[in-house]
Amino acid sequence: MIQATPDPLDQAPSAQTPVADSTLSPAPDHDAQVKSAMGWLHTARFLTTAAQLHHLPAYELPEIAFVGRSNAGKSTCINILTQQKRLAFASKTPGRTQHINLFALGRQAQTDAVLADLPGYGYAAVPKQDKIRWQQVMANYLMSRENLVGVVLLCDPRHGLTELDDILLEVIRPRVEEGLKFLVLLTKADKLNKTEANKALSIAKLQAGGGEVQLFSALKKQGIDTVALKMWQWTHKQEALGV
Ligand SMILES: Nc1nc2c(ncn2[C@@H]2O[C@H](COP(=O)(O)OP(=O)(O)OP(=O)(O)O)[C@@H](O)[C@H]2O)c(=O)[nH]1
Ligand SMILES: [Mg+2]
Repeated sequence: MIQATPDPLDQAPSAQTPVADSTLSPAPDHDAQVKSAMGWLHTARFLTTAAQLHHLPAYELPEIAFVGRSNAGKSTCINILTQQKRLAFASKTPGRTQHINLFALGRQAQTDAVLADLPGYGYAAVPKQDKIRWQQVMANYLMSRENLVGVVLLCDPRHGLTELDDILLEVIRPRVEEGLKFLVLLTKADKLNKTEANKALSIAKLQAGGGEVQLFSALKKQGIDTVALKMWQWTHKQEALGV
């Protein structure tokens, strides 16, 4: 295991907004906390990419994985949360993310968390052998990645949670029971009216077996504050979000 050592990539883009400083303590109000969390997320920079699990770097930094069906909006979600247009590669063509891409978060040379953008599953045009291989890699990642602290499962509510999403939920269940954090984001909420959105939310809550579910839209910037705060809390368990 390597520690949170500075790396050359830590020289990459600096934050434009204030970064959370856990040494400042007075209970900040909600808006200030969100601003701080967004500042922290804005520090995201590319760390590395891996086609196979054993190519992933080992470290003790808390990692949050973005998983879900192909085209669900994982890469777009990372870009909107980090306020960077092309950090993660988003595309209209499903199956564009084909590697595990890692992004480092935290002040310059003080990486304190990592985001993992995982390739989507369930894309029909992918050959069967490749699908099976990828599902295996994904299951192994979710079961064995020691520094994984949270999973964000993105789901297009117009399709709902599919069989493959259910399998994923089963795979992570033992780790969730041991404390792994877990959130379902119903993406592209801008495509639903209020009734449809409420219905999708109720169904997904049932399917997620008590797990947290919320609506999200990158287009309308809906749900971003809540997710940003959660991601900070998941990765900084003992620290207050200073402002
Ligand atoms: N309307 C709308 N479209 C969105 C939203 N989020 C993502 N999209 C679109 O959905 C498509 C897929 O987005 P990606 O972020 O590339 O999806 P992905 O889950 O990373 O896909 P893979 O890498 O193939 O697994 C793109 O055309 C995005 O512009 C959203 O909130 N609203
Ligand atoms: Mg992607």
